[in-house]
Amino acid sequence: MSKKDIKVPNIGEFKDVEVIEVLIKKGQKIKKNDPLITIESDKSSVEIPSSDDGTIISLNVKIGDKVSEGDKIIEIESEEEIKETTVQESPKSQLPKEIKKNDVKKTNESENIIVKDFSTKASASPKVRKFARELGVNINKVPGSERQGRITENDVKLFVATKSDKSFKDQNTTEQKIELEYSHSDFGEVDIKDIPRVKKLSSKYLMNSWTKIPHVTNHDEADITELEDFRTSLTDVYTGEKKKITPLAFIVKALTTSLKKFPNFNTSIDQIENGKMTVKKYYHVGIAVDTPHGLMVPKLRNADNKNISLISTELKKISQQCRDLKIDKKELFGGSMTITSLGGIGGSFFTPIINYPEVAILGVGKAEKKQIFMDGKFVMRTMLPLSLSYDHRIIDGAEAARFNNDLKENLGKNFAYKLAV
Ligand code: CAO
Repeated sequence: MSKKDIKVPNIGEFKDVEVIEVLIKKGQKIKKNDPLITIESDKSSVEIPSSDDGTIISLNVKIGDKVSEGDKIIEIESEEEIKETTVQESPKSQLPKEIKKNDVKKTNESENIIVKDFSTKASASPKVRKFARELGVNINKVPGSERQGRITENDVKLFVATKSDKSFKDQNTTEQKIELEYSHSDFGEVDIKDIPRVKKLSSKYLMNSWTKIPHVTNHDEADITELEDFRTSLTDVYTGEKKKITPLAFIVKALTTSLKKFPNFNTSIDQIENGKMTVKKYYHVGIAVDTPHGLMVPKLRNADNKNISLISTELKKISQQCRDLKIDKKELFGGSMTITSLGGIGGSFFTPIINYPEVAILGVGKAEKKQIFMDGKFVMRTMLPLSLSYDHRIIDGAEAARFNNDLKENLGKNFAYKLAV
């Protein structure tokens, strides 16, 4: 193993040219010919490839730096001696996707420089490209007004003004405030009130989830006839009085059983931009609690190790703590997956919003007696509406349907939850 500097090679006419892209990062393993940086002069842009294999131990340039021949780009720890390879000999897969064979030029016999020649590609000067990049506009989508479709700065401005680039529009939708043509008070008496603090705090999370997570919701119904018979028959062994345990305690227990079988649902995506997800080994179920101050989501910790009675007691305790604003802030973080139950209020199916950074949320509606066709005849069964929203980047539709099937089984007739009471 030896340390080696990778420097800007002989780049002919280029001097003091701007680095417009850094394509690697510290710690990354690279191979010979992997592109490291892109530099851009008035006439063209050039990708500087690595002259060796190794692991990057220091990165010496950043976007905006001006570089010339001999300037250090990176230092690597290399494992092998360099073997000369020309661009033409390199496997096609090593070349960046967007560069066609015709765009590749060898400017120096000993170095493999990949030149993007703008005269043969989307026609715009580096200055115009930079301008478009700064505005977040994809230059390839801008129609050019000059000869042979060459794009000018004005074309980019016009493009932005007409907002014909959907991605540009999407990025900015949240910032556009719609000004109403008439004020509410033009139509009668109104009052302006402060939005409650809890609502203001949760609004940031809701907006983030709603706009950034690709939600899908699968609706299903669980047959909880036996569960309900069992639940309503529970009595206290000492006093003989009826035990008041709501269906939610059973749902929490059933959910933890399903989470163990489907670990994807027990992940978090706060590292998604680095291509990572956190797989949680604990089962802390979030419960959406309706409070006079707004919605709060405390966690029922280690629900998998608790019996139904204990889950029920803790549910009451944490929801009361939220209503009294006595819940510790930390108890609102670190959940596996959330349950939002409107079952005590009413309604069937809805589309719950995922509680970021979790990847799924279970919406529960009000159980109703229904005529269900079973074993060749209609019978009266108690059906519980389930609405499972999930992040489609992490969970596929088929997996969600299987998850719901499992959950329905866990809430169905022959289950261990009875033993857990
Ligand atoms: N189907 C039928 N009945 C149900 C039910 C269901 N799915 N869930 C609860 N019930 C019944 C209970 O058994 C109870 O009946 P009794 O009064 O006869 O005992 C009654 O409805 C009230 O239950 P509850 O709502 O007080 O208790 P819970 O354990 O079901 O829920 C809590 C606790 C904290 C989740 C609830 O009080 C709450 O805040 N719910 C609203 C959550 C919410 O707003 N979610 C929306 C988020 S999206 O904006």
